[in-house]
Amino acid sequence: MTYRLYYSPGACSMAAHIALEELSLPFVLQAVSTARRETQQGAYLAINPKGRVPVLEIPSETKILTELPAILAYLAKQYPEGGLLPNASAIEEARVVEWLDWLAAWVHGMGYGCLWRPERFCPQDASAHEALQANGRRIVEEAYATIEQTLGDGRLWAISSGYSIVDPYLLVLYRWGNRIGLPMRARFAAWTAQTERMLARPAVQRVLEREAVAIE
Ligand SMILES: N[C@@H](CCC(=O)N[C@@H](CS)C(=O)NCC(=O)O)C(=O)O
Repeated sequence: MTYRLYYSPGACSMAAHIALEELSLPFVLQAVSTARRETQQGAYLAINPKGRVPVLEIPSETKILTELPAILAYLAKQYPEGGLLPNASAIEEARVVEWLDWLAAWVHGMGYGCLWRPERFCPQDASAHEALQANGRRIVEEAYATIEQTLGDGRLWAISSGYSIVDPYLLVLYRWGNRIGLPMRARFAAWTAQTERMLARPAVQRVLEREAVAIE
């Protein structure tokens, strides 16, 4: 059974790519450039009417799976031997959901949404976009301080019990922080240490090389 992942290099889809690689699953990649807005073109909208990556095609399913947290949760649950949900207790699973929900809805959807796509929030008035972008940056910076504080309690990974599907998402967001000019290394020591641990993982190295993206 071969999965198909629709992705754009360095986009949030990179977290799903890392999960597939960590689990050593058979998959093929289908590039859809967000920079060239290919996600909004008819051919892709016929696959995912939401116009977003990632999309996971699961051969045994008739419908595609969308939404990064759902894709990550599916992979971790389907292949428990891969250890991407390190502790199956109810509270630890809830911690994973707590992280993913906040990262996807608030940090990514609201923070980066306002910053990179202000027209989504106020399509009728371009004069509001600058204020929306400033708000997006504020949301991101506040959230990044929270991430740093959480990681700073001595844990090695996002979840105290071990490496999980949250950590690849944090790597994507770490890279985006550099992209928007935040001094990630200087300001976020604990998150940088967690990122270094990510970069030591062979699966992560393979994904970064394949997507041709670097983490500064
Ligand atoms: N809620 C979605 C958001 C996905 C999303 O925003 N993906 C971005 C790339 S990081 C995208 O496809 N953007 C294309 C566009 O805005 O046209 C998820 O978690 O999967």
